[in-house]
Amino acid sequence: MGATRTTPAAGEILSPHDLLQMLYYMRLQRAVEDRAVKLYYQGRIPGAYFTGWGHEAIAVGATYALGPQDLVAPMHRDLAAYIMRGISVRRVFAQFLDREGGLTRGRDGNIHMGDPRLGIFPFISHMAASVPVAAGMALACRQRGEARVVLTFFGDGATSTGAWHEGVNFAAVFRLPVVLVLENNQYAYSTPLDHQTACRAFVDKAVGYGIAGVAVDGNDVLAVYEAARGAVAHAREGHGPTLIECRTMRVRGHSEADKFSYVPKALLDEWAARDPIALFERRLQSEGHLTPDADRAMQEGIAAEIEEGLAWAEASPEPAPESVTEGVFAEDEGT
Ligand SMILES: Cc1ncc(C[n+]2csc(CCOP(=O)(O)OP(=O)(O)O)c2C)c(N)n1
Repeated sequence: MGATRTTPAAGEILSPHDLLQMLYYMRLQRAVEDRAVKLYYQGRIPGAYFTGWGHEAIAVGATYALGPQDLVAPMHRDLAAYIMRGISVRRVFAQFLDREGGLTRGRDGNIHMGDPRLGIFPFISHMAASVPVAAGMALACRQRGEARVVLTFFGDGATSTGAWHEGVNFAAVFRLPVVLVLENNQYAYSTPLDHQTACRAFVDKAVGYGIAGVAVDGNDVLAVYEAARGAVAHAREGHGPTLIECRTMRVRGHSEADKFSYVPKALLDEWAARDPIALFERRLQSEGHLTPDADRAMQEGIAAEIEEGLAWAEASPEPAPESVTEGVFAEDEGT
């Protein structure tokens, strides 16, 4: 599956191949992160390490709706978005391990990665820093006459920041082609929803800005895809941004350093029973798309990709100290 990383243009009907690809990317995100968690506990990943466990349907469903020329600004729960847009598992592991082969050549925190040449805006901060940038990128595209849509992700906590409000307002006023994907995972670090907003639902905030809004089950990859597909078409037709509230649950700590004892166990159990990957697997099995043979082949392919990618990253050197000033300025192609 990994060799054929194509995404259909927004508006196309999903084929059985697409459905299996979506499952593949969800499983791949989980598998990379599962391995990375082990590396983290072995002390081999410096700094904090964040996973997107439980968020895979959001990352994959939303990104799958983009066309090849569109731009994306993912965050710390959206590993699949980076991979789907062209960053290899090799380079992801090299980034995590702080190696020369990583996206920032070992110069930055492991989640602060991106590749402008692939249309992936590098992740700056969790707290909605990408929202005004997405609006700016969409404006730049319009001014250049490029029909590109910019999709960005953020959490429930991020919607309380000034950057979020300013960015959404700017995109709304100028009807910019932006898709705003809210990953409502019910906790912003230890802050629960009832301390985050007095609104009945986050999606209601769209009304205040005069933009389209839709709320979906964030654990249903096809529901997320359908909402994103509609939002991409809406943006491309010149109608401006859409806020998509994807409802899910953060099933691990904020980062791996967080024991999340403040989250009620019953809530975690409730969402563990709705794991987005297991839900989609069951659906594809019952519809006959995921046969035992296809399942095994996919799992083996992912396992091989993880091993090969990690081996490549481990063979990548640590950055040479004398190269530290390289990649600081935009004209240097090294970054
Ligand atoms: C300006 C700023 N304030 C605080 C933090 C610390 N911080 C990082 S992530 C986070 C919570 C993010 O919550 P949310 O937006 O809901 O996303 P989630 O991590 O739950 O996916 C906080 C408080 C930060 N990185 N930057």
